[in-house]
Amino acid sequence: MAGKHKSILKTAGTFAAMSLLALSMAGAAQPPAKPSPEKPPQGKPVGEKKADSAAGDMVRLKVDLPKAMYTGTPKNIRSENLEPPRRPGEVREMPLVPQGTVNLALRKRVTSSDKEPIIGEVELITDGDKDAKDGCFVEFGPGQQWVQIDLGAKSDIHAILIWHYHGEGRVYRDVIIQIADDPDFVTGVKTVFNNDHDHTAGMGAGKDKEYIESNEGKMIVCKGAQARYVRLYSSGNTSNDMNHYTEVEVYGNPLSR
Ligand SMILES: [Ca+2]
Repeated sequence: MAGKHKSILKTAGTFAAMSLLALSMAGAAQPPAKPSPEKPPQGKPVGEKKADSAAGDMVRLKVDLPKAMYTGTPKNIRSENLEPPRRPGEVREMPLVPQGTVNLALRKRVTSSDKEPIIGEVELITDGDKDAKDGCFVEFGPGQQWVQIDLGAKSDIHAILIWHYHGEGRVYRDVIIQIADDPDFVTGVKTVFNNDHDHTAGMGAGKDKEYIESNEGKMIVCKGAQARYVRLYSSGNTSNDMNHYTEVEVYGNPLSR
């Protein structure tokens, strides 16, 4: 990799240097392992009371990110529905959530459509480990598969954060996320994310965009939608036909305390 960059510099001179500068700036905007890369506006610490007077006791959600496994934007992604790339220096804005919001999914029970994962176990999805290295993700078979998390009680859900597999830049197909009151998804079913824009999964066409996996995970803002169960569908990815999960976090508050 370093040798390749050197030869590019020799032949392309200033242009390559600028590209490398842009690459390093992009990397600087997304530090891989710092616990709080997304700070609230005006430098106010997360968790401070009345951090935003207009929003009452709402605070910026703070999450810990795993180590980044690659830098730059992958060039080999084929997608007709891909979200636009982030501008240089742009960072993800974290949603405002009520004080006391926690990851309700941590160590909660997970079930799956594929009862015998090819690699790993469903427990890896809620064990709190988001690293992309071997032993940290579960692999399910080809075609459409789902995993489901039981939050243990009906809850206010403010955000869902997903890492399928972020060891390389890839896109998972037909990502559909639903929440419901019952494990069979009959009562109170709401679709909170659907990027199946061409209706291949047969669950209705979605308006959300496909996205490239990264250490930041995919943030789905749910604004206090209420449910006990979260189900996540996917249908393979741009690297292979399999389905993977490294971690799913569900930020919210139980309704019954
Ligand atoms: Ca995990």
